[in-house]
Amino acid sequence: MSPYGSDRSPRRWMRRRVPQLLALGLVTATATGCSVDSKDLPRLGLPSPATEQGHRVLALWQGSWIAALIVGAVVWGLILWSVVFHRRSRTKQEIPPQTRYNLPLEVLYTVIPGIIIAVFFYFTARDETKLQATTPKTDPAFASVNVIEVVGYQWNWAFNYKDGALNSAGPVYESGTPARMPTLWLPQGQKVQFLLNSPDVIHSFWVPAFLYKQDIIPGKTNKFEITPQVLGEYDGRCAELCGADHSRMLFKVKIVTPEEYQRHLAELKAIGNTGGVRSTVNMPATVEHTPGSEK
Ligand SMILES: [Cu+2]
Repeated sequence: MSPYGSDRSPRRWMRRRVPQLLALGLVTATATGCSVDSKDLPRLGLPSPATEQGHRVLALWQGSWIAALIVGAVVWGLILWSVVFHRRSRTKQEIPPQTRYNLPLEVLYTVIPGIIIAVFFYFTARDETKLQATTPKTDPAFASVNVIEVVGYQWNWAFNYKDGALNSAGPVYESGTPARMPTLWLPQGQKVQFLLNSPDVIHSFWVPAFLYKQDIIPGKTNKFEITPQVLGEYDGRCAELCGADHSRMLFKVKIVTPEEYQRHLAELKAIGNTGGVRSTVNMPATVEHTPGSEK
C-alpha cells in the first residue's frame, strides 16, 4: 500500500500544492515591501561605495553571492533531478537503488565544502589585508596622508584633524552632542588615515557608504585608511550598542574638493576650534587646546 493512498495521488498532490507554494512565494516576496531600483540590484543590498576601498568590499560581496548561487543551483538541481526522475509512477513502482557507506561519495561531500570554504577564506583574507593596510609614519608617503583622529564617546563624536603636511591650519577639531551632530569633512582623492580612540566604552565608527566599519576600543588605537572618491554628503553612526544614547550617536560626512577641505580647516581655526578633543581612558572627552591657541 502506497503511503499516498493510491498510485496517482503524488501527482494529484503536486498539482494541488505546487500552485499554492508558488503563490505563497509570490506573496512573501511582494508583501515584504522590497522595492528595488534596477540600478541598485547589482550591488545586492550594499550602498554605492563613496571610497576607493569600498569597491573592493563590493567586489568581495558580489563574488561571494555568485559563488553561493552557483553552489545553490547545483544543490537545487540535484534535488529537483532526484525528485523528478525517481518519483513513483504507474510504470515505475520499485524503489531506486539505495546507497549507504559509499566511501568515494562521502569523501566527495566532505572535500567539496572544504574547497568552498578555502576559496571564500582566501579572497576574504586577501581583501582584509589590503583594507587594513595603513601608511606607517616612517614611510615618505605619509606626508601625503591626512590624519584624522576619531574620538567616539558617550554619546557622540569628535574629529581631530591632526597636524601634517596637508593641514595648513594646524590641529583643529569639531565635536558633537546627541542633540547636534557634527560633520566629518574629507578631501576627495587624498588619502585619509583614521585613528580611532574612545575614552569610555566600545563604540564602532561606521559610515555605510564606506562599506566598512571598525570598533573603537578604549586603551587601543585602531586605524584604517581610505581615499574618498565621490563628492557628496553621507550618514555616519555608531554601530556598537554603547549605552542610553547610542541611537543618537549620529554624524554627517562630507566629501569635498581638497580646496574646500582646506577652507573648512581654516574656518575651524577661525572659530577657535584649535587643538583636539582628549580621548584619555576613564576621563570624559574634553577639549584640549594646543599651547598658545587660547585667545
Ligand atoms: Cu557608541
